Amino acid sequence: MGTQRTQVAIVGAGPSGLLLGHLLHNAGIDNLIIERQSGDYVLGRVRAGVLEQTTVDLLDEAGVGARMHREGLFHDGYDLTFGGARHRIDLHGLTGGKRVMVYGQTEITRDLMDARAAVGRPTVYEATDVAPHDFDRDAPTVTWRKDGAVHEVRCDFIAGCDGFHGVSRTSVPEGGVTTYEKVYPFGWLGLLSDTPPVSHELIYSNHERGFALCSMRSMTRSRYYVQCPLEDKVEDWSDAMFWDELRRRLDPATAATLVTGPSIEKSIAPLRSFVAEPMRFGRMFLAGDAAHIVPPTGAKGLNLAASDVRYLSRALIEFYAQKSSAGIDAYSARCLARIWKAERFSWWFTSLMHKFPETGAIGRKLQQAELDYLVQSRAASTVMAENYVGLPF
Ligand code: RFL
Ligand code: PHB
Repeated sequence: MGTQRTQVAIVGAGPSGLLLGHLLHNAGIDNLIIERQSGDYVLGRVRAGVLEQTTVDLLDEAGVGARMHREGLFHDGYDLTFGGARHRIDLHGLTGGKRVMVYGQTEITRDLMDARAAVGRPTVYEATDVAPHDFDRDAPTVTWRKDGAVHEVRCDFIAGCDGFHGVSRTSVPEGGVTTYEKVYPFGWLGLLSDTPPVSHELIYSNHERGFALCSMRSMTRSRYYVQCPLEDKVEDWSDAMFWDELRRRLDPATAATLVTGPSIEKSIAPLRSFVAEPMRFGRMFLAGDAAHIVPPTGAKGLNLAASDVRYLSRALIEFYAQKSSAGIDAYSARCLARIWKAERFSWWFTSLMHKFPETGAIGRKLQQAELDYLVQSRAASTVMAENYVGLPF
């Protein structure tokens, strides 16, 4: 068995693990990332697109923001469509000057992978049977298998950044973790295409056929979603069917200007609200999707991951620089206070925008009344806007 030593062993090379690794590296803290998939596989997953200002700031602090500032698009607002018309939510005006950045998760991941390669910190890709051990003691380890051999790293801390299906959370002994979960009775079918976006800002649409979202990656690459039954298979949806369904869920004026083209990627994602408490188990910490999932309607998942990493990197830096465990001890409670507010917002926005057949005609009428109120009342619009741009730390 090959044994090595590091200060922080990070399980998972998604945005949480890579960003944590880079912030620790910048503070002179040694770390090793162990990832189950290949680098290309991680880069092929099309996910988030909207960053809060605090996420942009953290990427800048890590020193990986240059391309984001060149290629990302700042958005000052977005539209809600219902009852056949579009209504703008002026994020900038309602929040005293805040806005969001549209820059794909794939690009952030690439920037972080490049930065890590440039400084020579190691990442093990295609590791199987990854397992954290002894995190309830002073000397935890992580083991994995690669190329037929078993490997081990001894460390001071383990960061479980391995997503919802990862091994870190499920390694906690029975009774050590409490989970809260809601699974929604539909999914999102997403399509990526090299076509100009239908609008220069995002459009969230509530329609009697179901929810739709018009997003983008650049002024020449669009990302669209339609609510679909959970049982649907992506193979059952031709591009033509997707475009037809999307067009029907937009207001007529917008639908008339939609430019369609061949898909580059199409996938179905289930929608879930999930929180695991606490987020620290002795010398192991959970961060990002390993600890919590939000339905994507509020665009909060990646931003919450960044907020966990902000707290965790500061706590570990404080531990090594000042021999203080104050930040480590407060980690779980600090994260969870932000997480539950984002969970509430994402659940509320999902409930407002989607078709829920089981709530019947009255459910639909109540949704329409709330949407009307939302766009007519500055107070209600402000509540929505301040949550969307991200609550303060
Ligand atoms: P990830 O990205 O899932 O990365 C976890 C990594 O861990 C690896 N792994 C393991 N490695 C070693 N051993 C094991 N046993 C392992 N098991 C798993 C995995 O291969 C993977 O590489 O979690 P992370 O880093 O916490 O990042 C979280 C974000 O990816 C996620 O929250 C967002 O994508 C959510 N999300 C959105 N967030 C936003 O902030 N704004 C958005 O606009 C937004 N849109 C979205 C989204 C998620 C979506 N899907 C598909 C779920 C839109 C969609 C459609
Ligand atoms: C995306 O561009 O993928 C996206 C944008 C906003 C959301 C969810 C996903 O709320």
